[in-house]
Amino acid sequence: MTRTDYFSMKFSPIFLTSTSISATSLTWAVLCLAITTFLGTSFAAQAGGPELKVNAERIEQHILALAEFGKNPEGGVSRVAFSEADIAGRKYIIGLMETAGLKVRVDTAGNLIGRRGGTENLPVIMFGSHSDSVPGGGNYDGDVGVMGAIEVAQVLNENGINTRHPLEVVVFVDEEGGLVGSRAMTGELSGPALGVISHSGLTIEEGIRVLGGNPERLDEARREPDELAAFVELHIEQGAILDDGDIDIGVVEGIVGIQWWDVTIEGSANHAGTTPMHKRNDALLAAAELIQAINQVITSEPGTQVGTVGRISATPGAPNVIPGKVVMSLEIRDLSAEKITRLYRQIRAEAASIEKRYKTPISFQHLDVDAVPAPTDKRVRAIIAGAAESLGLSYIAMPSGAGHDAQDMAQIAPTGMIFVPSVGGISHSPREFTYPRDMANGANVLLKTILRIDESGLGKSS
Ligand code: HGY
Ligand code: MN
Ligand code: MN
Repeated sequence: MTRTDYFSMKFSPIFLTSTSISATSLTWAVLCLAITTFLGTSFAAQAGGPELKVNAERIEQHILALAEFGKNPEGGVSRVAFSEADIAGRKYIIGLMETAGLKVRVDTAGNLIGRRGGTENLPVIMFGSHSDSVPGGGNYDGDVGVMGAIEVAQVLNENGINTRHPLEVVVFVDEEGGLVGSRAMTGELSGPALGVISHSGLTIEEGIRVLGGNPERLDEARREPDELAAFVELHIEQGAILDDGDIDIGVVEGIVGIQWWDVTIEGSANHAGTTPMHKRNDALLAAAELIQAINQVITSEPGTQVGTVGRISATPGAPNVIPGKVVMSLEIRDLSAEKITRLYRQIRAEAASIEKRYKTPISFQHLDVDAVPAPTDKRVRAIIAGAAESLGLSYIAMPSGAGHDAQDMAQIAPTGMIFVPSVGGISHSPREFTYPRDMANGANVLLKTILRIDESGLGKSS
């Protein structure tokens, strides 16, 4: 039992009422009550004792209300960054932040930041996630972390709890288009990255403007390591490890790196009826072979690496015309940056052989939206695990196969991630679902984690 756990138990109303009332104990009880009133915000309540819990129904209501912005007929959302739905959803979130007592601002990258002052001159404890979705996405990816973080602020506000550190709830901009908001915070969003076309069709630069940011002054969105005490992100797992194992909480050990390329295959468009099969430069046929080769390269060695072609367009795109040009995406993920590079080189070698055979030049354009692999901070992991344990929740340490803003934040702050189960491991789909109970469990772990970091700091890094 920690000092603060002991303190909160000792001064809990149950302890006081079970104390036998003698003159001395009455004096003690009065004294204890006075101390509790005086210190309540700095010990008992801040330990996140059993009395301090998030409101599970409120989180669910907020999740369902946010799901109205950009909702699609399948029951999910297409709230891609910079779209009207994204703007409307952020407006709703700003209202919730203000109700939770947060002072809200939009930084120059378009990140929403809700701040709550601390009682001491200390670095910020930041927590949050993102509210944009992939096209045809679900209602929990990012949203659980946003609503969980706002709920934590709301609970602290309702209970009149002051923290030593300032707290900032963050809603990162365009997570699904390459961790845009967190890259701005680490100072890595500039030049070519701003020209990348986002899911909305706008360039990232245009999108940032639409959200009230200022791409010319991105430097101001940058945060220095000495400004941040820690960063913690609550998120759905998006895989099936927790659900399959009936485990409440995942303590994330590390987050995969992600690299994207646009692959262009140049053939010759020609008449599909009059051009014999041996005289064609069919770009789509070469693409089909390349997709197979990518799958073969990625699966050719052991490990958890993944490679995906998720988007393809063939032009001119008519049944009676041989495809003259194909542009397709390539994504590779792994916990090792070196492995991603090695696999990519193998894919390039396969592409060189395919282009020779089909007489279709193939070029790869690397997109400046890469996410670096990142281990989380050992001390934050221990605090998250301790919080889960003290709440009676089962937990395991696990890697994240999905990308998260936390992997950028890990470069400038001791970072941790809390996962809650995704039913059936389904995500980036309208069928994505997380039980209200699990969202509340995650938010309670977040609350306790923030309070523990606030109370004792992180200690020395190892
Ligand atoms: O794509 C990802 O891994 C994340 O969900 N943005
Ligand atoms: Mn996602
Ligand atoms: Mn996400």
